[in-house]
Amino acid sequence: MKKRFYITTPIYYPSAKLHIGHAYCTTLTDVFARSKRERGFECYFLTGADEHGLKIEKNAEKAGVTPQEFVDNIVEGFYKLWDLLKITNDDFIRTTQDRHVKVVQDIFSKMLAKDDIYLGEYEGWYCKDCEAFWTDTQVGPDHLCPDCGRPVQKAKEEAYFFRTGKYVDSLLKFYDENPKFLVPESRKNEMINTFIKPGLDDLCVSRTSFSWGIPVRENPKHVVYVWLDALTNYITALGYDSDHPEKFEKFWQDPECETIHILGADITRFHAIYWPMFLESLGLRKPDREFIHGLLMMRDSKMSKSKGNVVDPYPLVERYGVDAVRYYLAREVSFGSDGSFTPEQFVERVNADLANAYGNLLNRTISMIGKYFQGTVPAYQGTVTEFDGSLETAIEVAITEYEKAMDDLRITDAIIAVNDLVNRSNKYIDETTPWALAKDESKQAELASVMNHLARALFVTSRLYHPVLVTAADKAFDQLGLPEDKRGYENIHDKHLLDNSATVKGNPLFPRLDANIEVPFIASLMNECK
Ligand code: ME8
Repeated sequence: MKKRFYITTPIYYPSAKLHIGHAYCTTLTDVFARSKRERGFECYFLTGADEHGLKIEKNAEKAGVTPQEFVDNIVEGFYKLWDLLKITNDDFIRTTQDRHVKVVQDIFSKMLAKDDIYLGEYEGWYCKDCEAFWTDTQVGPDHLCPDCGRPVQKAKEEAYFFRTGKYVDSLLKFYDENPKFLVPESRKNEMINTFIKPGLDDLCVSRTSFSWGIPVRENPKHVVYVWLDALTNYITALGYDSDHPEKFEKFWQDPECETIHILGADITRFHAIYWPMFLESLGLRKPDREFIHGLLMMRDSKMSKSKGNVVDPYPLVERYGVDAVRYYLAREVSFGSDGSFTPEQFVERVNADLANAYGNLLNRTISMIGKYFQGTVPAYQGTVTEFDGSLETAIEVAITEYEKAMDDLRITDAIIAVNDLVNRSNKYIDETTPWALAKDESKQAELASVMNHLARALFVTSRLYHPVLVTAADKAFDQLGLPEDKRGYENIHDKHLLDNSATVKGNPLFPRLDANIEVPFIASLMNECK
């Protein structure tokens, strides 16, 4: 397995505030990056903002500010949201930054010089909301945008084109040789059957109908099409074609580094078809994996900024804390499938998994160690009760399953593996009945072993939950009395880790939520329901 990772989210449009769908993608990417780093791998994590395009130019005009002022203001909100959600990105790229603009112009020039880009005239169905041209077949008899469902208009303009035809065969060969490139794999057939087989038109890569974009150096009345501009962020942020290409060499070109793009199903076509072609045109490595996650629905329809039916993550985090929101996002919707956000499920998840299962396990264990052993975890003495062996096995199974699932980006499954261990540990308390052992002088060794095993199970669950429960897991370590230098993942298999640790009673990590109060509150955050 590779030891170095480069992982990216899409760069979101600062056309409006971000919603819970964006938080979903970024949080899951962060969970993966943190889990890798915690296990000792190097992981470089990039997110950013895609700041050009007609929609932004128009929104700025409506707001009476310049496009740059408009995006500056919204991007401030991106930073705040990622701070609030404790996202650990290593860099944040903005497509208006010099480091990006200059390189995009160079890339355009290189493609022109190679004759991969030529000047022509474009006529097609244009969706101004998605900033995409579509073919007759794609818009169908009603002339609706296949992405957002809005009416499209016939549009014609002088434009530059990228010769997709030149790269189709090698793209298909690349798919064949790299069956793990697109995850889930079904996306590959969708790309081939929906877009490639019907005949891929050359891609229009410039616009003259608006000016908020990167000017084509050779012909400045054209600006670079927003998708050619946007996709290249993944390499401009690393310093491709700059005076400092070290990161680019280390995290992109070096085959020892695994490059992973995480993106929503709405933008698969651009990432799975055009991006590998652009890279090939530039003579660069293609990404190793593109993980296509499903979209969060609000009730039945896709949540989207332009439809305005969104959930704002800020008040959710403010009221329930960063851990509850991260947990809900990572656990509720299987990464890769579509899912819906509902207030009832949010409250239910927090109560069932965090308050009742995990929080309660910690509470009960720390209370019992306090009561029976004056707050000192008894030392490990091997398997003493008849149930100790099976708990130890459950711990090892959880670690293995978690690592396997996380490596495959099956983040939901990784969490389920930890939940199983929490449930197993709670059951272990019922099986061993420590309150009964405590009444019997001859059962002291058993009681001590049960406390040690529970403390260890709590360390392991908290360690594995840590990439998701970024503050609560640390509080659990505090309550277990573990000093900073003993909390690392490298101790995960150490059975003696908690020996003689001095526990500290703390507040419950996750107070139970009252559904009668919280469900209406969350529903009030959902614009559609107002
Ligand atoms: O497409 N559920 O930006 P964007 C889950 N700038 N995820 C969602 C979602 C939902 N309802 N809505 C959005 C763009 N997302 C381009 C990207 S990349 C080179 C350029 C997430 O602001 C999901 O990851 O519209 C989706 O792919 C992305 O936000 C689109 O964000």
